[in-house]
Amino acid sequence: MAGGGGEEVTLLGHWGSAFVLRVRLALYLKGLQYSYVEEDLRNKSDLLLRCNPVHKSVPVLIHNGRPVCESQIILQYIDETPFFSGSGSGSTCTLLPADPHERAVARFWAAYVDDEIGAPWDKAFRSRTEEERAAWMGKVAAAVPGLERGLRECTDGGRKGCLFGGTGVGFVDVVLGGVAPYVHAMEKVSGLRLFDGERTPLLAAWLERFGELEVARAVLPDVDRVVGYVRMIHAKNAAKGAE
Ligand SMILES: N[C@@H](CCC(=O)N[C@@H](CS)C(=O)NCC(=O)O)C(=O)O
Repeated sequence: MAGGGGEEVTLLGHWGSAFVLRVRLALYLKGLQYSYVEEDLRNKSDLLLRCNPVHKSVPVLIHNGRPVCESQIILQYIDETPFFSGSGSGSTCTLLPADPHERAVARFWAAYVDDEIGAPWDKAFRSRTEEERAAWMGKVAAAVPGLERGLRECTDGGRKGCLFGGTGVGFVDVVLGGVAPYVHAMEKVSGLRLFDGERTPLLAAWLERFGELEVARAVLPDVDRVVGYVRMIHAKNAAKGAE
């Protein structure tokens, strides 16, 4: 679809992917029209395989025929490319701060989300037994206080606002935002409250505030749909484990 000025923007995604959701959050914030193609990850399209031959994963952003892969790289591309933040979208929203040190800090915490929280969570998602899943989710839970520290650092202890970007949505907010429906879903599926008001009060406030934002309401899937998806994956993995 022409996003403005004759530019073509297409996103290859999957509705339940936290990685895709963060890109959709960013595109919404930038106020950009784009074509969205839902991929069947068990039967990937030729377009996806051509555009992301290395990882064969979503999201892939295709801008004027040129693919960009890996969600955090896509976010940075969107933030750095004048078309996405300039006259094309009419948006002035930038995700990464202007100050180089603040940018480095934001990138550090965004990497922390993927490496320390997303990676063990993915292992839990693929686990075939409840014990294995609980062990991986234990690693996720153990990494959450570190992220609380990051939120404290980025917001000066909450004095600058309750989002990583302060009062406005920033890079880390969008990165973590894709995970927000899963934080709620895990509580419903297994009773695990990852962002707990007593242990990690800033993250608990972040979760509530982020969920209230227009961008979150517009983009993020319904928690019950995610709960159904998580239960379906758990059941499938358990069946594989029993084979
Ligand atoms: N590091 C990648 C991870 C993307 C990823 O893992 N995407 C999953 C969906 S959540 C996928 O497409 N997996 C391909 C598959 O299941 O074969 C990113 O940040 O974009």
